[in-house]
Amino acid sequence: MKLLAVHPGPLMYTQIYLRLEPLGLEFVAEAARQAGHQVQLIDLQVETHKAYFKRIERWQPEVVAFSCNYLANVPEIIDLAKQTKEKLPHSFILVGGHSASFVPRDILEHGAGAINCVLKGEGEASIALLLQAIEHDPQSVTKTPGVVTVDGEGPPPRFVESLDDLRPARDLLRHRRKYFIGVLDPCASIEFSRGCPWDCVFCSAWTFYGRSYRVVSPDKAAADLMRIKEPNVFIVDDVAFIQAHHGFAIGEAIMKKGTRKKYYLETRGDVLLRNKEVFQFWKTLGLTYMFLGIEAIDEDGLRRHRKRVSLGTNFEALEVARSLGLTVAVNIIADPDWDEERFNVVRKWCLDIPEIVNISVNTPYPGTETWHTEARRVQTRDYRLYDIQHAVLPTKLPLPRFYEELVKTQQVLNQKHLGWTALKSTAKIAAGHLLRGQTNFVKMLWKFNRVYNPQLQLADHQRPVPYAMTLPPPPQDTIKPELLYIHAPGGRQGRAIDAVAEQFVDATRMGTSA
Ligand code: B12
Ligand code: SF4
Repeated sequence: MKLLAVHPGPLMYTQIYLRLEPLGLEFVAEAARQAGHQVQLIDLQVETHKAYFKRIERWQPEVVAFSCNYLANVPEIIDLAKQTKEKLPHSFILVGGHSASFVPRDILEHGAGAINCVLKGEGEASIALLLQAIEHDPQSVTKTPGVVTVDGEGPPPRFVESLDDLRPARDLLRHRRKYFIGVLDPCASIEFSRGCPWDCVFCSAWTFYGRSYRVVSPDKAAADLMRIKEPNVFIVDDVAFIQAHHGFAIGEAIMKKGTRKKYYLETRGDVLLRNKEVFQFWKTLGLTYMFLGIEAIDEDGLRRHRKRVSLGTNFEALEVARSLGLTVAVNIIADPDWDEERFNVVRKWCLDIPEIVNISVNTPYPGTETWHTEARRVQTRDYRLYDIQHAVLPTKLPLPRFYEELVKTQQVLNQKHLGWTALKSTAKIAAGHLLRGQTNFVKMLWKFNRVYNPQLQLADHQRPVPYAMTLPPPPQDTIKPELLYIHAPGGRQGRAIDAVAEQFVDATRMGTSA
């Protein structure tokens, strides 16, 4: 069958700092290709809707598969699906991905018949079965694990047997030079592990994978890296190098291959402290950028997010990251109940430290615990505002003031790390990029004010809401795991890794419940 895999357009964040290849969709595309289907892929982060419609008209795919990792992309996907169905009435349209997995019924309802099914969970595990059913026995589509249609639901989604069997179809992407993160321009993506054993209340990474954690074998990871042509690599793992031996083994395998690249990764403060030597080793291999999810600069905030780490540990980790000579970015979650004084304190902190501070807004997403505890308070059901750059919970300050304070705080990043300041310190790198025709990094330096603007953010709340999401049932005292998880927890691997997380919890001794 002819399958067109589609990634939706960019969100606010990707308009400045980074734009990355749709790795998850590439995995799904490759699984379909290996099952004998013809597959094409289009990424609307770098191509237009016009180009998409041209492609479907010319190629006439029988199946169109949208990737919906981000909730804010739901309306765009619904509209594209509806227009696609008008143009290709016999096509089978499906939606998969992280966010789609948490709101399948809403997606089908908004689609009003245009979307045939949502495929929940890891796409590689079920895509071949689904395509087989579509081709040979459409009645059996609902028997596919993870499938949700208006008529019924299949068995629960399955995990892939081994991450080692997977390969992303990187070759299907047409504009590979468009992907970058900061100075790492161009930049490819790679996956060394999947899932997270922690359980922060604002995050859905752990609920998607049933709090499991799986790793790619070091040799396979190195082999995949060797297939990457770009000089820079973004490691997509939720928390990089949780297991020191795994981090070392991949590093050694890469060293043996003699390849040299620059790397970006994301990790936790406690993991960095505990596995300091691994990160040191990776620095020698080319680790350049590190993102630390600090989230709060007070103990109470950390406890409320159930981050299971202490402030002292996080600050110590920052010191270690600095001593490694890496470019470090940290994330802080702005709570809607912040007032001027609180913003002021955070702003001062952002100015005092050398790191890049990214400020996101506390947002209850479907799939997170806060979605169940906070959903009654949400002020909007407009998917587009669920991008952690908008306030969807009631703000203590009037909303226009909240956005003014938020953007003023985010401005610190602009002052310190973008514009002429950045160009001065990266002049040589920037000149090198330009000589090679890579313009993503240089262009990003002056975009801040066009994208981050309190008036624009406020105006986003005034737009008519074409599709409104359904709120969860009233909160209970305890949230049942089956309400949260996409892939059911359990199995030997899941338990084994829980023990890894517990080690960290013991070490940091936060004494939080749950
Ligand atoms: C790496 C990452 C990023 C990277 C790049 C991701 C990319 N290439 O698009 C960067 C740093 C850019 C990023 C940015 C943001 N991110 Co992010 N990100 C992740 C992270 C950690 C891993 C994603 C990943 O690549 N996983 C590895 C691949 C292999 O898995 P995958 O993409 O999920 O794909 C699998 C399935 O989802 C499914 N699947 C995917 N597509 C399809 C399609 C079909 C048809 C099918 C059947 C299946 C399927 O099968 C795939 C293979 O198993 C996730 C957390 C997580 N674990 O999912 C958060 C996560 C997706 N991000 C999140 C958020 C909030 C953001 C931002 C909005 C943050 C911000 N500061 O503004 C931005 C917006 C980015 C944008 N698109 O514009 C949230 C999403 C919340 C939501 N419900 O919308 C997540 C879940 C983290 C969290 N806190 O809970 N992100
Ligand atoms: S440690 Fe990171 S990925 Fe894991 S649950 Fe917390 S925020 Fe999510």
